[in-house]
Amino acid sequence: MSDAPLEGLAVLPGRLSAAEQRALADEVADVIAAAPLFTPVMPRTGAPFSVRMTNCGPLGWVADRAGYRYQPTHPETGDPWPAMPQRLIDLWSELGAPADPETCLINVYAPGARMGLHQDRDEGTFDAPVVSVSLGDTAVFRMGGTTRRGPTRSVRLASGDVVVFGGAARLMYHGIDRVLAGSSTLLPGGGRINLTLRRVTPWTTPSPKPRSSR
Ligand code: MD6
Ligand code: FE
Repeated sequence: MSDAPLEGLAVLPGRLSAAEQRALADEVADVIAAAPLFTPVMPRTGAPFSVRMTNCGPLGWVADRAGYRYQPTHPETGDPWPAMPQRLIDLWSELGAPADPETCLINVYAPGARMGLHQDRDEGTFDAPVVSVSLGDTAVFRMGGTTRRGPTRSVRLASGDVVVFGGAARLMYHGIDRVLAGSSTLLPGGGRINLTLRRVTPWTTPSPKPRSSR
């Protein structure tokens, strides 16, 4: 089996400048103030995730005993998710992703937090990529193929790095092995924040304007 990276995977080191990271971190802090972090749990077992989460945009990803799903409101406050910062919508379109992103999942890693190997597959369409932005401490990001078994490799994601999972890489297995404490000074309390932008529902492309007959 080939271990070449899957088509449609892009790792973009330093895609965001220091100033852009600072501005985005401030906007994310505002989102968290309005939509408090919650601790997701595994369906059925109820085992807590080690990351805490919130969302912005029209839809948000939640995990509780009933399962994984997208919903328009915060599971604890019942409020709609805060609006998505415009710079994230702009980044999404600059990377060539279609329509507008419908959700930004915000994962917050305190020291010792990690994320097991998984696929992002709760969306109603896989035609759009997932775009991921890392802020704060560097993470060891593990990437495999489109089956759970098989070779994996790891890459370090530093603050300002962006990853795109499109095409054949859209359903790639991936996870966070660990976060390297103290590797960034961006976030006041240290730690790491990862943002994942996604399309949840299919979109319709506007039909082309009829040509003028002149
Ligand atoms: C993280 N990232 O970086 C977790 N998912 O903390 C993801 O789960 C992820 O980076 C889909 C595409 C890109 C990602
Ligand atoms: Fe993921």
